[in-house]
Amino acid sequence: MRICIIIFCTLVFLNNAQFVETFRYYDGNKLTVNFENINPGDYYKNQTSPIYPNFTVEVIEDGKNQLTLRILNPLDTFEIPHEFPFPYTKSDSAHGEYDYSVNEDGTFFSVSRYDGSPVFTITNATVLSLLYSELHTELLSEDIFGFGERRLNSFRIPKGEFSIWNHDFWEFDTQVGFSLYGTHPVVLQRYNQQYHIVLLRSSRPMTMERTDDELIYRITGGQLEFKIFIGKKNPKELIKQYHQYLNGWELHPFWSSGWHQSRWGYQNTSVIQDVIQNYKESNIPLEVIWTDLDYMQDRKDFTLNEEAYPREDIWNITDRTQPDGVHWVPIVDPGIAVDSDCGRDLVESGAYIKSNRQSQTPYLGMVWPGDVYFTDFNHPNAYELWYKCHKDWFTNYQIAPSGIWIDMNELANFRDGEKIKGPKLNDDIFELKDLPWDAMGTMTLEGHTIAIDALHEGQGVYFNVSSKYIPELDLHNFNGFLEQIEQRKLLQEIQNKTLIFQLSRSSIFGSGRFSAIWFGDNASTWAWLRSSIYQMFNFNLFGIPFVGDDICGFNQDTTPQLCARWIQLGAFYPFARDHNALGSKDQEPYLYEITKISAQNSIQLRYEFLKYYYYLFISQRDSTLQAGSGTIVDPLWFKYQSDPQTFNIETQFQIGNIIVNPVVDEQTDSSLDYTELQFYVPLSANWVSLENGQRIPNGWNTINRTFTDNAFLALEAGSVIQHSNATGVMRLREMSSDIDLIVVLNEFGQASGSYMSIRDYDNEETILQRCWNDQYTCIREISVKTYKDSLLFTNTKAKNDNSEEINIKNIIIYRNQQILRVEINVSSFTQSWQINL
Ligand SMILES: *[C@@H]1O[C@H](CO)[C@@H](O)[C@H](O)[C@H]1NC(C)=O
Ligand SMILES: *[C@@H]1O[C@H](CO)[C@@H](O)[C@H](O)[C@H]1NC(C)=O
Ligand SMILES: *[C@@H]1O[C@H](CO)[C@@H](O)[C@H](O)[C@H]1NC(C)=O
Ligand SMILES: *[C@@H]1O[C@H](CO)[C@@H](O)[C@H](O)[C@H]1NC(C)=O
Ligand SMILES: *[C@@H]1O[C@H](CO)[C@@H](O)[C@H](O)[C@H]1NC(C)=O
Ligand SMILES: *[C@@H]1O[C@H](CO)[C@@H](O)[C@H](O)[C@H]1NC(C)=O
Ligand SMILES: *[C@@H]1O[C@H](CO)[C@@H](O)[C@H](O)[C@H]1NC(C)=O
Ligand SMILES: *[C@@H]1O[C@H](CO)[C@@H](O)[C@H](O)[C@H]1NC(C)=O
Ligand SMILES: *[C@@H]1O[C@H](CO)[C@@H](O)[C@H](O)[C@H]1NC(C)=O
Ligand SMILES: *[C@@H]1O[C@H](CO)[C@@H](O)[C@H](O)[C@H]1NC(C)=O
Ligand SMILES: CC(=O)N[C@H]1CO[C@H](CO)[C@@H](O)[C@@H]1O
Repeated sequence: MRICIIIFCTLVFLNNAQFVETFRYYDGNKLTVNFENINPGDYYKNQTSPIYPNFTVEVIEDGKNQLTLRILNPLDTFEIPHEFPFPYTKSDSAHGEYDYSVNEDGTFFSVSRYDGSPVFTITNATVLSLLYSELHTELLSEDIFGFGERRLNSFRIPKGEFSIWNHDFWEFDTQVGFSLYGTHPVVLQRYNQQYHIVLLRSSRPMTMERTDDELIYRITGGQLEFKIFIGKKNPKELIKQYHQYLNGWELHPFWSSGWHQSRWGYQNTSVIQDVIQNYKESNIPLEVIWTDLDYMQDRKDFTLNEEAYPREDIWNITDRTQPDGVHWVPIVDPGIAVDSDCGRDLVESGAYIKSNRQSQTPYLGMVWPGDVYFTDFNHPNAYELWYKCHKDWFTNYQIAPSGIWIDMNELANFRDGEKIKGPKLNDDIFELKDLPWDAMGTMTLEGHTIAIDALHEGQGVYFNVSSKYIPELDLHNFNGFLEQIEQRKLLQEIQNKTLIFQLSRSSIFGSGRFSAIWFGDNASTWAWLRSSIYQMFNFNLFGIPFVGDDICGFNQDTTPQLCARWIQLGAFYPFARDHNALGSKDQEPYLYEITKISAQNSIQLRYEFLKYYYYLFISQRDSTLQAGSGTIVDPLWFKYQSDPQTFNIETQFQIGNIIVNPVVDEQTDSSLDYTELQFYVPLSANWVSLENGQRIPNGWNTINRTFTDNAFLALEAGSVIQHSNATGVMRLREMSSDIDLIVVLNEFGQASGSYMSIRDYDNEETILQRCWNDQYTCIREISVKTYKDSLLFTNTKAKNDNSEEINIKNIIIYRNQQILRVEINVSSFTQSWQINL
């Protein structure tokens, strides 16, 4: 910090309140300012939402380019802890290199760069009360991104008001902008060619309104804390810092990056066996089969309807020692049937969410099996209970799923709010009618979910406060997160391994460390197909890069054309799953000619680059976190922002040195079997077509893509990309350990890149020890130069190299508008070699 403007007797006006500065103290990296309300006793709208009698502003200089702003009031006792597994600052104890002030004259708080350029300014805190606060902040530019999870029709945040409250509410979500399943109140903003990130670190329901010149936060009370990161010109570097604050993201096992097939409505195992057989006969790779509620007895968790799903069939389907064996991921919902073994264990354990109407009564919800209780994952007995329910399930039926799909964990509930009528048990816990506003607008916070006054354990494992209970109002948005943590731990314990796979619908800031997520129940429409790309960008910003959408669409009937285009796009999602709703028309890719050919080609293409995709995750290992950080799927402008055109491109995306250009529009002229694709390649690099090696003219291009063409891939000149021969590969375990290197020479005849020198990507212990490790790396760097008529390769071993020897089988050279394939079969341990052209 350079200057701290100190104005004594600051007056800030809020409603009828009159705040007077009473105390200011700066201790070297923290400024504390107290304000007292000299007209106390006033309320915001409702008699339950008193204006703060006083409050404290803390500005903590967390590091050179980051800071925390806290507005703390004496009325709230709940705070999100500042330690793992919650996001916290890994302090570099440096002083802040920015200016800030907490002052009057309309500016409540501001932080700016040393050159005076503004970063974050609260221009007016118009209300600061127990259950409603409203903060007006300055909008610096239209280049503003993030804030979710919500439905998107662009990556850039448009004008409008957007809400956050974890919700399973697709009927409601026909209006762009209202909340979906996750809580990520973070915005990335670009101003004067520099970037900054602001997270509102709150779990309370809220909205953010973007007007012409303001971002207005409306929050259902609670302690207010902003974490601000002040970046420079590189958004990827800045986002990486944000991910470090979030504790990073966890690596997924390689098999989970294969192709997944799922649907609600696979009534029995013979249907699934047919699906697997049809995939095989159609030569379409398949790695994982998913089962929705259909496998359960009466839709109850931890059961197996053995009439429809005989265990022998499951053993058969998942027998991966056989050529056809696949991985299997079943669904588990957090609502436990009252009438079930796990339900009875839950009651006995006491680890349930409680009703605020009758002492110690489990909160009664209604989900798929009918009446359910919900596990309170903050309760000290919850882990043991949840572990036992899974362990018994696996043991009783002798099943061993490869991963678990945790759905409905917002918590979704088919009964809006509290079932038990009558007065509240704990008067100090707010109920819906106490709130002076509802962040969901005309709908309610309790729609499709449980009451905001449901009770969680106060002295719990993750949140340990002085009060006996913590209300759902505070923990609601953490339900999915706490489940993710416990579920991950028990899978690690039961599977006896570190790398596990789970997929969650709900998420919050920090979830990437524990779970993959998908974008929830979408619809089979072109708008949803496009929005999945913006969602990928958002979730990369949110620190959850292993994500994807329901390929071909979930609700409603898909069409062959939509499904084909979605397969072509989805083949480049980090997580690729075809998933369908009960009652919707079948959409397995082999069903229509164009989806079949698309799946054959696109999934093969995915598999050719799958090790490269995995390498991109591995290369983001962050040893201070012992996890990954940074984005994997980027909009073009993350890297090529010197080219202003890239800022408006939101349906193309970049994975490493590859730009993926999918068709995202419907062909409405039924006489045509192609769609015109317009795509842009940035000016500041050169690009070649993967398909024919031709140089792609910089700027806008137009090509025709038939319904069976892959997404068009552009390769960046100057790069070396790891590639695999995936011809005929139906299961990932069939992939050879040999790799190819694609060498895309630039205008100087040079190229460089990295690859993983590892034999068996399915051997998770090897991956962990050799690649995902603080001391060692399995990544090799390679550079290529042209000298006269030869290519000279330099293959560099890092000091801490711990790789395995593999064969580099072919070098595929992109040079002079041509593709040249040279078989070399050189060991990855060879330091240099030469190819004569
Ligand atoms: C702030 O208000 C609370 C509640 O009225 C009171 O207990 C506390 O002493 C006040 N703090 C200061 C610093 O005035
Ligand atoms: C701040 O908001 C209050 C309440 O809406 C309003 O009366 C006041 O004029 C605003 N102050 C400024 C500086 O905009
Ligand atoms: C499995 O379900 C399908 C589709 O509902 C049905 O046609 C078939 O008879 C069932 N097979 C068995 C063995 O139950
Ligand atoms: C699995 O079932 C299929 C089809 O019913 C059968 O052909 C195959 O032999 C079975 N495999 C094993 C390993 O039991
Ligand atoms: C305020 O709260 C009271 C009692 O909690 C409730 O009856 C009333 O409807 C609320 N009023 C508004 C405007 O929300
Ligand atoms: C909560 O904190 C109290 C007081 O520090 C401690 O005694 C208790 O063990 C904690 N509970 C849990 C579950 O960690
Ligand atoms: C768990 O895995 C480790 C290392 O892979 C192995 O040594 C150990 O025996 C396994 N434990 C059990 C209970 O299988
Ligand atoms: C697409 O195909 C149509 C019909 O063959 C042709 O007229 C048009 O020029 C093609 N467009 C491109 C960009 O090749
Ligand atoms: C790829 O693998 C297939 C099957 O093993 C083989 O037939 C083919 O020749 C390989 N292609 C190349 C270019 O090495
Ligand atoms: C490639 O090299 C490996 C190891 O040196 C050897 O086993 C293999 O036979 C070679 N393959 C060809 C096609 O030369
Ligand atoms: C946002 C959106 O398109 N939601 C749709 C999801 O699917 C349901 C059922 O098909 C539609 O009613 C929603 O409009």
